[in-house]
Amino acid sequence: MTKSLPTDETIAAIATAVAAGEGGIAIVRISGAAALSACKSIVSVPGSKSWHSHSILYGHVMNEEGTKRIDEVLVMVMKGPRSFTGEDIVEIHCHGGMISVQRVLERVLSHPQIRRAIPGEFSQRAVINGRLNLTQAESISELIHARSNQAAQLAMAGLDGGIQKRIAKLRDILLDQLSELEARVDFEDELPTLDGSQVLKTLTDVQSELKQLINDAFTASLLQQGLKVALIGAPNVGKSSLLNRLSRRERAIVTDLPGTTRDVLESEIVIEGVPITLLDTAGIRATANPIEKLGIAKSQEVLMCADIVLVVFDLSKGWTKQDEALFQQIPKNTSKLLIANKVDIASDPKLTSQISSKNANETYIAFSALTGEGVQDVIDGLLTLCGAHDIQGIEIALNERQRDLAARAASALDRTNTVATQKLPWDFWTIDLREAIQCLGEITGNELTEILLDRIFSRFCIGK
Ligand SMILES: Nc1nc2c(ncn2[C@@H]2O[C@H](COP(=O)(O)OP(=O)(O)OP(=O)(O)O)[C@@H](O)[C@H]2O)c(=O)[nH]1
Ligand SMILES: [Mg+2]
Repeated sequence: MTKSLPTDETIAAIATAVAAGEGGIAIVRISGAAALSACKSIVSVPGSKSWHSHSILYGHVMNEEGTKRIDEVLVMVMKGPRSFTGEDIVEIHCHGGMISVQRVLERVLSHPQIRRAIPGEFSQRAVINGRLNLTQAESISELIHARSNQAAQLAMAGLDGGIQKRIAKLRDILLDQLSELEARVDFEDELPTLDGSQVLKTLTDVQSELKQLINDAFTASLLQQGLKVALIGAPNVGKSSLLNRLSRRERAIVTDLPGTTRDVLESEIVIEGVPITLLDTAGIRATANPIEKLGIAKSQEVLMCADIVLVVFDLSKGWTKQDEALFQQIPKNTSKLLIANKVDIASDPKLTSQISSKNANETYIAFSALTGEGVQDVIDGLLTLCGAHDIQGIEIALNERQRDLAARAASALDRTNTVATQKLPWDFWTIDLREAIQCLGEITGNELTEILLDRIFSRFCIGK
């Protein structure tokens, strides 16, 4: 792999979260050849403590003139190669809060040998210096951005090298096959005959493993990105009550007046590891009220972009024409669940059969936002629809970049299959096989260009 950014420069950034909230401690991380000498001139440490590797020193960050204390800090020294980046690293543990840590960072950056790090630059150096492989570095970024426990668990599997091992193993198999084929291209007569069907079987096995990984990645992306679930229905059917019940708090205003909700209201929940954004909407009906009309237009927008639509209706009123008309507006390939709310006051079982006959392919869930009856069925229904139950068996999850490359490798192997059935000479087999190997190498980092590497790491956050 070629070097990307110049690594002889010393870089610094805030490594902890920079948000409006105030944390007790923040960390400024400095990496590079000048890290130690620069910090020695910035931080005043009492007594004659020496800056041993993997030690912690107490001191003060001083202004440039050395006359004023900027902050009281702990300094952690990690000499390369035993550090995150493989270079000398100094971490300054200073006080948290937006201003305090910025002041320390500015002081560090005022040193002529230190410049501000760009996003992902520490991780990029860790990869370039062989401290991490590429998929591990990507997993760190995913761990940081995980929105649920399971997402974090999958990211940890990647950090432990799970993705790297799996893909490298497949790439090795392909490399073995390529060398066999290439040997035949040049020295067919001098070598034992190669069984084409055996080669093809090996390639097909690799291809199916890739396809499995791609499928798993799609399922697992739910955990990373979460789902948008829209609550749609006529006015007063209990959409906001359902939102409150699922959120376990009084998030939305509920009244017995139809047309209560006017704006789209969001509530973030995590159900069995899946981050879900519930979107409560205005009840859809014909109305002359201009504000309600605007709300209804928004409901229709939400309807179009939701991953799953919960169609709520009032079981005590049955499945009305209005419900049916609304149901017809939902895009055909959007997953939906029918929620028959107010089961606590719906005593007529005939209404139930009326619903099933109208939407023969749709099952509905009898539910009461008031009593909570059926809430577990709603949750199970949601999880089944989004494939969350399949997540349990997944051990590693490729990210979008890795998934696209795996898909390109799989289709290259598909073409090898065509070449094989046409009984073309060995050198034709090698073309697509090479492409598959190249793609897998881009996943593992064996075959990366400078531009690619920069693009991957630019998506990381600052300080990572
Ligand atoms: N009996 C009974 N009443 C319910 C239930 N769920 C909601 N309600 C009542 O139905 C009325 C409307 O509830 P909301 O949750 O505001 O209905 P909505 O669909 O959000 O209504 P809009 O925002 O106006 O579209 C309120 O008086 C609720 O108390 C239920 O399960 N059982
Ligand atoms: Mg409402």
